[in-house]
Amino acid sequence: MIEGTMNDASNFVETVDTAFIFIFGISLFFLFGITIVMVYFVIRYRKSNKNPTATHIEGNNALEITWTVIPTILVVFMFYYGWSGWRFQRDAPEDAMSIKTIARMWSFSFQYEDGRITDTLYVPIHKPISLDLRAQDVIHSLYIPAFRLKQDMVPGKKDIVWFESGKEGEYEIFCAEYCGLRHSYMKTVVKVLSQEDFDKWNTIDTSAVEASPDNEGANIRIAAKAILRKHGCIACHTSDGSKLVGPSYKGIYGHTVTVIKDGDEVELTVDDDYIRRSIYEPNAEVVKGYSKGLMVSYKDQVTDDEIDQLIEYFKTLAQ
Ligand SMILES: [Cu+2]
Repeated sequence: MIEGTMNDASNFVETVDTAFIFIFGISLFFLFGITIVMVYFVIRYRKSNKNPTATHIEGNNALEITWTVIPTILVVFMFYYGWSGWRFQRDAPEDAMSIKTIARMWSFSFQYEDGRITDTLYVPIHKPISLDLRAQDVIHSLYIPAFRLKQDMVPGKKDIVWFESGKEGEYEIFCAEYCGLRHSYMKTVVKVLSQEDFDKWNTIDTSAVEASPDNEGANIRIAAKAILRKHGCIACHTSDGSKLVGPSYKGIYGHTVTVIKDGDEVELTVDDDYIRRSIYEPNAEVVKGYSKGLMVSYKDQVTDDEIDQLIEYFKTLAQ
């Protein structure tokens, strides 16, 4: 593809749509063809009128060869269209920008080569993007309808899909594999930016939030909320005390909780260490009343510095 010539949402729109229309057209042709012939035969050869005695036909080689060969050719064409499009989608060009795409219950996150992590996918226009797909817990499926792109994400299996967008804009991303209670919360967007805007975004330091001494509480809250959103924590935990699949952050810091550790109930006080452990080894000490195994370790994702910021925030919610 020559740079800048393609102006579809993605470079697969044309091939996938062609395959779709081809298969859909053939299906429609046969649906109507068979239905019309069937209805005609029912009327034409009905007992009461034209054909009182059923005709016994022994076989017709020419007819049988025709109805075997023609559908076989059609099916081979369908396979060819599907397979060549699929192959193309799996072979990312070497100069593609690689973005690690992580799916877990219940959010996607995107990790760029420089280490930044976001919950929205930002990509530059006219640039091949290769998504390195990883599922951390159960099967998810990355689905970007406008790009005609859909790929299952299976834990333990590495998959790559790529695309190149030729149209700036915002396109929806869904998880297309039912993955539990808050499956629908995995919805996010891909933003296709001009190279200029992308470079601008790329140089903003999203991790730092300006600290101003007169508004420290607000700074802590803004920074923490950005971290919680980025790592998808808000799919399962709230800050207002309401229960989702995980405990709320409200009123926990400094308070006593009962956790299940190695099958026993243990009482402990929520402090910096416990918060750190809950993020790094979420299944070691699960708060009583909540299910084990729903959260994966965020050890390689949430940094120490981010945890410190979260702890500061949880302290403000302690009451
Ligand atoms: Cu999912």
